[in-house]
Amino acid sequence: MLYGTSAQAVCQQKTPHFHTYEIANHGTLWYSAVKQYEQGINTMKNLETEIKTIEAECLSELKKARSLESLESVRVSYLGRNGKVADLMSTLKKLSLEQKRTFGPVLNQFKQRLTLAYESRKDALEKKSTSPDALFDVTAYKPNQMHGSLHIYTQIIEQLSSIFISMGYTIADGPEMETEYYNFTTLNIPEDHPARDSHDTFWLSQPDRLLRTHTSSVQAHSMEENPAPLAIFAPGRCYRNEATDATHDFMFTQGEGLFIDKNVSMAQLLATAQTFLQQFFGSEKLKIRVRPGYFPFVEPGVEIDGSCPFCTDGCSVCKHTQWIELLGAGLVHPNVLRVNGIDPDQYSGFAFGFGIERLAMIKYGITDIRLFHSANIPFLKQFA
Ligand code: FA5
Repeated sequence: MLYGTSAQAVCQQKTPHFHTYEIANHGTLWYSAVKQYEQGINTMKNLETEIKTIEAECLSELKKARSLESLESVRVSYLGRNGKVADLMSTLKKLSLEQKRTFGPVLNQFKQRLTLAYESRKDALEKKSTSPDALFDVTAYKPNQMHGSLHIYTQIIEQLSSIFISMGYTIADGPEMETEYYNFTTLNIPEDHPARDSHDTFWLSQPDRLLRTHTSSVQAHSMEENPAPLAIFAPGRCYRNEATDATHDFMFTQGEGLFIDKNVSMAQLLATAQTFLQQFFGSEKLKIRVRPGYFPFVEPGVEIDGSCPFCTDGCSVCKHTQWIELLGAGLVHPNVLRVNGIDPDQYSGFAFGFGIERLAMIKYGITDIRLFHSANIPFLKQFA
């Protein structure tokens, strides 16, 4: 075989210009190949082995090169003036004419293949380095460029959610395309009850399907999924088939709170409502007042007003009454607990719901609810 210590020794003696590195790698193989040819041993086969080895190495290094700089150093080491291909080529001159005729074309084709592989890798790297992706600088700061930002809906829902999370609530979700059961029946609103009509429902073409009219529909989903006690806050989109004006829309968002435990009282509901409203409006002085209200799924039901966070003696926001209507609420009706598998003799609870746009409109002085989904850039920019 070619790869013996004696072959290296011969190589070192006879070709002193070879570097030790080259001897250890390819010079040895090539020199031995020439010797074997001279000695009439199967030289062609050995040369092919040598070419295959160098070619495989070179192709693998070309593939690994990730930049034009590293590609250039691969080129120099294989295709450069003193590279491995030139080394092989230089041995040609030691051969007889007949041998040159045999080996010349083999070596030339070998060099051509490596050159082509190098050029195609170079093309690919050059294309990559000028593609828009490569030129995209994520750190570039362009002060006059329009920036994306969170929509006012997202910002308000995040604010509300973090207040309820800080009070130990879990954020819950439910489908916007609902069944009558979750939107009405489970909420103690039997068929033919006039409360169903008051919601101006969008009915869908599938039987028994509607767009939820309120987030109270999430109550039953949450009670089915979680055993009592539970505390959830469910923000989400609702739909009502209503004529739109500055304070009413056919699509709006509500936030729903549901708290179920043993011995839950109205006092806990009111303390929760006041704490949440104080935090949302950033006003510790905010007070609440309660009026009777009717919602079939709570008993007793109440409407909770907040003292105007912007004035002490009346302003345009509170329409000079010093109070603003904010929440519908009450203690969960025993029928609602029962139908959802919770024993009303053991557990009680409170629920509340509010329009998210309404709270945001009060907080930020927004005068038309339709702006929220208008894609009106000057409006949205105020919250960017
Ligand atoms: C309800 O929807 C009850 N589910 C709230 C509730 C939950 C009561 C839990 C008791 C216990 P109401 O229909 O009043 O209630 O709607 C609540 C709020 O949603 C309203 O005060 C208003 O801010 C908002 N809202 C209702 N309809 C529209 C509409 N068409 N456009 C914009 N906001 C609306």
